[in-house]
This record gives sequence, structure tokens and C-alpha cells, in this order.
Amino acid sequence: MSFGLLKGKVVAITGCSTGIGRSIAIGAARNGANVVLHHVGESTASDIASVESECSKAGAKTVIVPGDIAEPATASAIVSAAVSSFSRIDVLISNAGICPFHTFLDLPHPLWKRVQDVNLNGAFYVVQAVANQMAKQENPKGGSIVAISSISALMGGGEQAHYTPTKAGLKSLMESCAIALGPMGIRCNSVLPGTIETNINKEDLSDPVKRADQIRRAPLGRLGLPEDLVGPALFFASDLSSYCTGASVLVDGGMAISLQ
Ligand code: RM4
Repeated sequence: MSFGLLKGKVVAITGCSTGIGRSIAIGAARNGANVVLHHVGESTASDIASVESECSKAGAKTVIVPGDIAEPATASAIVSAAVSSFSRIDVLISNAGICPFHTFLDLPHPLWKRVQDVNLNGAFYVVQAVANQMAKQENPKGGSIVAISSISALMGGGEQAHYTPTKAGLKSLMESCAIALGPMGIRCNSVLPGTIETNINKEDLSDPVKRADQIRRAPLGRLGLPEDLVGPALFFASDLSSYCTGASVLVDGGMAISLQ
């Protein structure tokens, strides 16, 4: 999918060593962007090197930023890397997130806190840091922020009580930021993936009963792939969505509208 949608743009993607973030980073590079590739650190170093290689092959200039997204300093490092490497940042894909499935009654409090810290607090830190940079930019003014929320913003999960509130919070954060940042020409939108096969749910989907049930619930009759998120994310990232802000799009194979 290479239409030059992001020619000359600087795109930062958080949590992009694998899965949805990896696919969007490579998709952005293939559409003309230079990319700031965030990943958590040593454990994902080989994965991010692969992403950088694919982005470079597509002609993108790249810069890699390691760090725990739950630390505000990582957000500052992402902005600093974008400005020092490319003098600006046009698009943020706030993607970093975890979903360690766990039963509710014995959900450890530290695990609850970690999921909030990564998925929601981390997104707040990087959205705020990037928005402050975008607010200073001219020619063109502003930018586009895309949060990778989830179908879980709209419905619960029995072993995801720590996760679904963060995804609902992400969608709501984008709606409030759309109002706060609109006057500065910064658009804020959300993508809501359904069940997409990635590392985040590999163990969960290794259960054949759970896997079959997820497939059954999707009218398109299959689980999503990370590549399925590239088009919707680049739509919101690019001028194709120039009058869209505070919006969200489901990428779920029809799951959310089906009672089957
Ligand atoms: C999504 C949805 C999927 C799950 C992922 C981790 O919001 O609940 O079923 O696999 O989260």
C-alpha cells in the first residue's frame, strides 16, 4: 500500500517493534514518511532493527528511540529525537500497549497499575509532549495524532478488566485533545482494532476454543492481521482525513455490530 500519503512527513510510532505498531511504521515509510521508531528497549532490540531495515528499504530516514513509555522521559526523548533528526514531528501514532490477560478476583494491584501506566499514562505523556512540539510548528501548522485504542473501548473482557478501561480512556483522551488542540491545527483520532493476531494475544488465541469463538464473532470470518490496521491509521495520519478530529474507526471484521 504505497500512495505517497505521507511524503515528506515525520511520523513517530510508539511500541513499533512488532505487531500493529510495526506494520504502521513500515506502512508510513512506504508512503514517503521519515520515521521515529520507539520500542521498549533491550528485549525488543532485534525486532526494532528489523523494522528499521524495512523502513530504510522503503526509502525512509529513521531514528530509533528506546525507553519505557510509562516514563515521561521517554516521551521527551521521542520529541527530541524527531526535532534533532528531522526538525519537526507531523504525526504521532500512539500505539504502545500491553494486555496481560488475568482473572479479576486475583488481579494483582501492581499489574493493574502497570497496565494503566503503560497504556494510558504513557499515551498521555507522549501525546502531550508531541502536541507541545506540534503547537510550535508552522509550514505546515499542527499535525495529526492517532491513538491505537481498541474494540475494548466499547465492550468489556472477562480477563481484561485492567486493559479495557485504558482503551476507553485512550478514545476519550483523543476526543478531549481534539477539542483542546483543534485551534492549533492538531487533529486527534482513534483506531479501534478488534481481535488482531499479535504477540499481545498470542497465548490467549493459542486456545482453540477461544480462537474459534473470536473468528465466529467476526462477520468477515477471520481474525485481523496487523496489516489490516495500516490503511485506517494512515487515513487518520494523512490529509485524506483533513476534516476529521475526535473521530474513531472500528477495524474489527464487523465484530462490534454482531450478536452472532
Ligand atoms: C482487544 C480484544 C481482543 C484481544 C486484544 C488483546 O481489545 O479484546 O479480543 O485479543 O484486545
